[in-house]
Parts: sequence; structure tokens; C-alpha cells
Amino acid sequence: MGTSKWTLVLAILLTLSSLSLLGSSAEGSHERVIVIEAKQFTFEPSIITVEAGEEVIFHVWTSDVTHGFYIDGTDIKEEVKPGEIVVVGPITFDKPGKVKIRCSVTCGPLHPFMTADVVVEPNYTFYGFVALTLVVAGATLVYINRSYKKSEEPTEE
Ligand SMILES: [Cu+2]
Repeated sequence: MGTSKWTLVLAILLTLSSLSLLGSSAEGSHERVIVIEAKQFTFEPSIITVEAGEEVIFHVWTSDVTHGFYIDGTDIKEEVKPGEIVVVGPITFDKPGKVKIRCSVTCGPLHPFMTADVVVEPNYTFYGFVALTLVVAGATLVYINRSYKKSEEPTEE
């Protein structure tokens, strides 16, 4: 009796965790393409919002002179020449927060100010799945425990 109880609990937990894994990987498996225009002395868009763990690919092009595309804290440093589209990535930003993109090719007097921000937001979908899994698992345990206690109560014959 005791063994089958725990087998059932284990089966439920496994099902739930694989479901949440499926959910989170489905969320992260598509690569998002973000097109960025470099021009004196800005990137367009200059604020790029991504989700933590999301896979993104940058397509960078320039509408005037040669620019650079450097992502702070990474070894990604590309040169973007007129008439070219430079594909950067796939790259994932794991830590919520802000990451700077900088022009790494001197392109004019305001070159040092040519930056963009990647705003990395927490992966709410993933945390939602984890929370849901825990709540359902907890409720299931309580329920199973109760129904077994009932059935183990001595019955009068
Ligand atoms: Cu530049």
C-alpha cells in the first residue's frame, strides 16, 4: 500500500515537472530576430527589451558610415560596413538588468556616446510555471495524504 502511494506521488511530480520544462523550453526555443540600424550617433532602436534566457539574433546594418557593434561583457565585437547586414548571435542574456551595446569603430565626434541598452527582464513565464508546479504538487500531496489517512482508519465490522 505505502509503495503504491509514493509511486503515484512520484508519477504526478514527474509529470508536472516535465510539463513545466516543456512550457519553458517552448518559450525559449524560438529565436527572436531584432533588426538594428546603426547611424551617427545612435542605434535604432536604442532600447531593446528581451526576456532572460530568450534566444535573440541581431541583424545589424548601417545607414551611413562603418560602425561597430560591441556588447558589453561579451566577446561579441563586429564591424558593420555600409551595404552589409551583420548577423550577431544567437545570444541569450541570462541575468535580468541592463547590458550596453556600444559602437566600437570610431565613426565621428560623438562616437563615444553611440550606445544602446539591452533591458533584460526576468522570465516571468518560467517562474510562473515553477510556482504553479509547486502549488499543484503541494496540494496533491495534501490531498493524497488525507485520502490515505481516511482509508487507513480502522473500520468497524
Ligand atoms: Cu559609430
